Amino acid sequence: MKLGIVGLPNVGKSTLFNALTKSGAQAANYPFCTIDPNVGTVAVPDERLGVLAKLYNTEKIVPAFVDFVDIAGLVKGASQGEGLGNKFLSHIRETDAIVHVVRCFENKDIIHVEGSVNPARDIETIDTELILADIESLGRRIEKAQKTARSSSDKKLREEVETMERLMKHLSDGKPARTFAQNDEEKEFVDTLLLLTSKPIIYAANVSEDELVSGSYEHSPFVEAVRKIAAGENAEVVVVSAEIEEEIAQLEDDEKAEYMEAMGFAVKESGLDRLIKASYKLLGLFSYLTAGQPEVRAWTIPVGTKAPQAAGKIHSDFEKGFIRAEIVSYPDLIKYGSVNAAREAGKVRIEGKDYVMQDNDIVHFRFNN
Ligand SMILES: Nc1nc2c(ncn2[C@@H]2O[C@H](COP(=O)(O)OP(=O)(O)OP(=O)(O)O)[C@@H](O)[C@H]2O)c(=O)[nH]1
Ligand SMILES: [Mg+2]
Repeated sequence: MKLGIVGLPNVGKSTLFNALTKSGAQAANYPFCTIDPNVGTVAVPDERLGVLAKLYNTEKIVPAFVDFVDIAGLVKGASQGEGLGNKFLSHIRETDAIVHVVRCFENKDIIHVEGSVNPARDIETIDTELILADIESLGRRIEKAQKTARSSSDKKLREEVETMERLMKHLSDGKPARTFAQNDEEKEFVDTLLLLTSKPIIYAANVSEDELVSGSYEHSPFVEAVRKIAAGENAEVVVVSAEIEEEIAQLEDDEKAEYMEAMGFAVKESGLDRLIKASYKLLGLFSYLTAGQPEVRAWTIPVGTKAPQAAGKIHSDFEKGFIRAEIVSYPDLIKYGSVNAAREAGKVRIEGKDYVMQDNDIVHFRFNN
């Protein structure tokens, strides 16, 4: 699962990407790989893992990971092949979700391609390019489907054409596919169209270091403008300051808190950590945990995953031979101090093959070989 970092040129995408990958590099003792220079595998921060590692007296922590892709800046006309247009668009197409970096910091030394900081205009510029690219690919798709529909009595196909025509009107009004009103069945179909603007999105508002530290970004009209657009799309906004995040990312966990306190940070958690967590959630993912002396580990599963498939993440034999899952919730384990104590208190649940995994589940799977 990959998130693409998208935005105008010079808004701080690569700085943010470097910060993300440096924070990941901290996880050097975990399976960490760089696939190519523009793709970084990043550990998802999870406070529970450190606590469990202490409880089980183990050094080995394996967190969940997500991939970020640093995509070059998109310029006006990209959909018509301007700049490196088509190449950028294909990079975006390969991602599962988008982090849209919006410049919200003023700085005369750092050139803004449009000459001034204006988040609403910038977001519209990017959206317009992605929408134009979607209009083109949807147009081709409609044409093809119409031809087939003419010589066919397939009701489903005709419904699909209708949905696509409605979607085309929506896009032509300058609106991204993610705000298209659709029922579940239509959504399932629209997802197969692989449009750029139907990908889930988070906005990263890149503010100045001073604003982040003092918390004054809460009153920034730039951040407000991003929030207003995001609210209209049910999207999340994470406020970051790419440059300072890059500095913080290089510190060890305990130094991070110290540094942030010394700087007088208004917020306790780094913007980067919030961004990674929000990104993981945006992909529809969460982790269940396994804990023991050998290792404490987070396993990534999509929301809605049932116990046998969750077990299959560990090993396919676990899924095939699945008998049951023994589950204690994280707060209960912490409260009682051990699985045995939690069991005595009646807090260890036995769950079967239809159980839908929940957040905070610490699991022991039983299976037949
Ligand atoms: N003051 C300040 N400068 C920043 C911040 N983020 C990025 N910059 C500066 O802005 C310039 C551009 O940053 P990049 O991260 O290279 O921008 P980009 O979006 O990757 O640009 P392209 O790859 O050209 O599209 C660099 O000089 C950064 O140091 C920030 O939070 N505060
Ligand atoms: Mg860059």
